[in-house]
Amino acid sequence: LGDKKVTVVFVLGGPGSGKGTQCANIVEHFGFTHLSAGDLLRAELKSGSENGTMIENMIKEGKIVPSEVTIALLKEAMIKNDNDKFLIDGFPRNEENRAAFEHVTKISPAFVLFFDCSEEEMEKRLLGRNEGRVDDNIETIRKRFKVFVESSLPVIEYYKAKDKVKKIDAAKPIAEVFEDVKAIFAPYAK
Ligand code: UP5
Ligand code: MG
Repeated sequence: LGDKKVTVVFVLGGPGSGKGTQCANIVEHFGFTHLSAGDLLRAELKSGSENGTMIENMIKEGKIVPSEVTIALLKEAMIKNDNDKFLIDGFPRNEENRAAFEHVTKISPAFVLFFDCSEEEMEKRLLGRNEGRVDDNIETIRKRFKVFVESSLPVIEYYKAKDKVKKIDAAKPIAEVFEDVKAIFAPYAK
């Protein structure tokens, strides 16, 4: 990112744990810019990019898109935006994502916000979402859960060992979850 100094918070948690919902609240109250890796990938595939078919197939299967593609999108979004505070939602999803992002951007997160929620609750939310996402069907949801446990939880463990994880009980109602989020972001008040 050249000389630009930025604060990055990684927002992690299983599919349907409420990452996007709470990021919208954090943006409004604390002036961060929200970058959802999933949203950036969905926009990239809609734009008819050469990677479009590959991205679509990965999302339909709940698999993790190669890190070069995702990191390029995140980097471009951070360079284009004048803000210096970013929420990176849904990334890094595996150890390779994490190591590549640090290597390419030289950024390490201020902390990791981890939304902890049961699969039963997340499944109920995803099946009720009705936004036409190609991955919100029971077959893909099960695959997403498996990838989260096998590949993404180790990333959270990595940051836990560095004492960087702030874990939130995300099974509570949206407003109650945000109360806990607010306490964590208080030092970043506008
Ligand atoms: N809801 C939210 N909070 C609630 C609460 N407290 N109580 C009751 N309901 C609540 O919420 C989901 C639904 O639950 C909504 O209807 C909401 O109103 C309700 P949301 O805030 O959307 O949850 P979120 O955690 O953002 O769920 P999402 O489905 O977006 O998570 P995923 O991590 O599965 O999706 P993402 O978009 O990040 O990734 C999709 C795919 O893209 C991946 O599977 C992968 O194939 C690919 N991808 C990569 O390959 N690499 C990346 O780096 C990122 C994505
Ligand atoms: Mg989301």
